[in-house]
Amino acid sequence: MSELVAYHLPGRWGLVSVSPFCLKLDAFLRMTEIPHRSVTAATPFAGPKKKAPWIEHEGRTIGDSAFIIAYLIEHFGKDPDAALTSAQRGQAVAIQRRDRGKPLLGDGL
Ligand SMILES: N[C@@H](CCC(=O)N[C@@H](CS)C(=O)NCC(=O)O)C(=O)O
Repeated sequence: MSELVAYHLPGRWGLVSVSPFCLKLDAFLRMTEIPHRSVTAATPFAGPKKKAPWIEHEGRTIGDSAFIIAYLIEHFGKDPDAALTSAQRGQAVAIQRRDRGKPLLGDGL
C-alpha cells in the first residue's frame, strides 16, 4: 500500500490530538502538504514502539515523531527547514536542545 497513514491519539479542545508528539507530526504533514490519511487510535499500543504517533507507508511501519519526520523528508523531498540559513538551523537546534526533557516539550521520552 503506497498510501501514507498517520496514527495519532484522540484530540480534544479543537486539537487533532492531545499528544504533543502527534501534534508535531500533524503540523509537519500540514506544512509540507504531504498527502496522507489521519487515523485516530484509541491507544498507542498498536504502534511499533507502543507509543503514538506512528505511520504506515509502502509496507513500512515507523514509530517516533523524529524518525517519522526524517523518513518523510527523505522520501518526499519536502523539508520545511530547507530555506533556513545555517545560523537559523543552529538556533533551531539550540531551541530543541533547550526544550528537550521538559515535560510535554522534549522528544527524549
Ligand atoms: N519520542 C516519541 C515519544 C512519543 C510518546 O511518548 N507518545 C506518548 C503520547 S504523548 C505515548 O504514546 N505514550 C504511551 C506510553 O508511554 O505508554 C516521539 O517523539 O514520537
